[in-house]
Amino acid sequence: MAYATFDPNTGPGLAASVKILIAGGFGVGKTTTVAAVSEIAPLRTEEVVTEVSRTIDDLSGVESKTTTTVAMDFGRITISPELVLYIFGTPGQDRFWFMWDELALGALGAVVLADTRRLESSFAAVDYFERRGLPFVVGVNCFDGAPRYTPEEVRYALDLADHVAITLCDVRHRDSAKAVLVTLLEYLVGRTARHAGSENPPTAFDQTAGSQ
Ligand SMILES: Nc1nc2c(ncn2[C@@H]2O[C@H](COP(=O)(O)OP(=O)(O)OP(=O)(O)O)[C@@H](O)[C@H]2O)c(=O)[nH]1
Ligand SMILES: [Mg+2]
Repeated sequence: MAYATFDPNTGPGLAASVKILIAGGFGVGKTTTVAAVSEIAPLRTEEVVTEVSRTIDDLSGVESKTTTTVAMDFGRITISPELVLYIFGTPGQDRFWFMWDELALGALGAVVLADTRRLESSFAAVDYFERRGLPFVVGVNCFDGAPRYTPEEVRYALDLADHVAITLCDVRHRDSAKAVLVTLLEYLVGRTARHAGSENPPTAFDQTAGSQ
């Protein structure tokens, strides 16, 4: 995908646009991340957590959360005149997982956010991307008062492969959230370079292909 840009030095051009996902368990900060980095007013699909949904959804550890994403978040960030990221935040509740396959179509990679108070809530997201072969990095969103662990301790707890980058962040702050996106981009660029010349170079996620 590409869209027109205008650079006063070079004139009209085309910026490459890349789709990435922000994923992870309930309440880990996905919507906050998209809002922090987006240069356009982010699209949100927040709905109030009702008494009825409290009996269905797992709110343990984040009982004070009053809203939840029911479809997706969407935002955009220009990394450079040549590169624009379209960022899609996934819903976190189990009952909305059927949407993940649609959201993942065409994505080049994902950020899995984790909350050290509830690391297990991000297991399913890690598993989802590992099974489908979609490259991902992990952002450990350091909530106030949450236990602090080193990236290697988080790697061990989440059973992550050595090549999966892990970044500590506070996604309420734009620079911190953006740093996680840059880590993902660096990982994708390095991965593409490693695959250069191979018979099966990495492509955007295609559900029909299953993995890459
Ligand atoms: N202290 C602290 N609060 C945070 C941080 N990130 C998010 N929050 C707060 O935690 C709450 C949850 O954030 P959301 O961004 O809605 O989480 P989510 O992952 O989109 O949640 P779901 O869509 O319901 O799965 C919000 O009230 C945020 O303000 C953080 O890094 N530190
Ligand atoms: Mg959300």
